[in-house]
Amino acid sequence: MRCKIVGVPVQDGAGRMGCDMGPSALRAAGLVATLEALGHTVEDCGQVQRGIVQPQSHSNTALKALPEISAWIAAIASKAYEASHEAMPIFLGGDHSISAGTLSGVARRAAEMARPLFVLWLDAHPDFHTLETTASGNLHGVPLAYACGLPGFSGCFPDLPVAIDPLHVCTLGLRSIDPAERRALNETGVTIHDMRAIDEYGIAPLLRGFIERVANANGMLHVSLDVDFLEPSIAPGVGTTVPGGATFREAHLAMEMLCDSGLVTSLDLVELNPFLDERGRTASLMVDLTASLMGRRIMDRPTHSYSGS
Ligand code: DIR
Ligand code: MN
Ligand code: MN
Ligand code: MN
Repeated sequence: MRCKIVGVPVQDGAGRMGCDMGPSALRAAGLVATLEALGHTVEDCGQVQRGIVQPQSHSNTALKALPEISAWIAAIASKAYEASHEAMPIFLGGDHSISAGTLSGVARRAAEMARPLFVLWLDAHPDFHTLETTASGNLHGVPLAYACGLPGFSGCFPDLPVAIDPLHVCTLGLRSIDPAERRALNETGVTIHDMRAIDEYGIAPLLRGFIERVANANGMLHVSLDVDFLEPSIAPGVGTTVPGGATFREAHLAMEMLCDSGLVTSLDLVELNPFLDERGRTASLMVDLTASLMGRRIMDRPTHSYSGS
């Protein structure tokens, strides 16, 4: 496959500094060589540059860095649209606010190709606040709501070319949801497989159900992987750890199943904070998970419905 690596060094959307070093850490952990070793053609497009910052104000005075994030989203959206032309873009965050831009750009691409865009959101949090409802004011808490066209972003964030259908969004791994997000998720019908569902049913049947929906619709699939999806003991390099996340094997299994599906058309690797990491171990884990998504396998499977016999 032809892959385009796009560095997106944004840190203003998170509550603490350091995510701007994420692209460097993922490169240092060997992302490009790993993808090439799997047979992919890789072009490193360097770093997105933030657009021009226009002064802005908002009635929610908790909002942090609104003009800066808005300028980033505009630049990221146009780069995402461009990089998704006949290639699979891999966006290296940067905090999760970058996905407001990546989703905007890939949704525009999907609409142009007349294919529905589906989103798999791997995260402890749904990031489903609007500019009105966020109490922390950290804009990494809003990208999915923005991309789904929830109200209240216009005039603040760039106008969305195409909104994503919330019924095409599946969140996996949630375990920290604010009350306003809970209401909005229920109203819009986003699919929610929280950590309890993973414990109770296993990650495979939950993900298989979503993959089948994407396949049946001939959809494009954007995967957004937040480091805090993972259990903090294996992934300490993130500012928003929440106990009880996906295990090492649950995360790899999800990536292996996505690889087998052949449906993934774009990927975000977000929220890595190298300042909080332990000698690059979280960066290396994110690269290894990307490798599983892109074709590294323990053994070949005789069929997709491997029975073990
Ligand atoms: C919380 C935490 N829901 C907030 N959000 C995120 O600040 O809005 N943490 N995205 O990673
Ligand atoms: Mn997130
Ligand atoms: Mn998160
Ligand atoms: Mn549909």
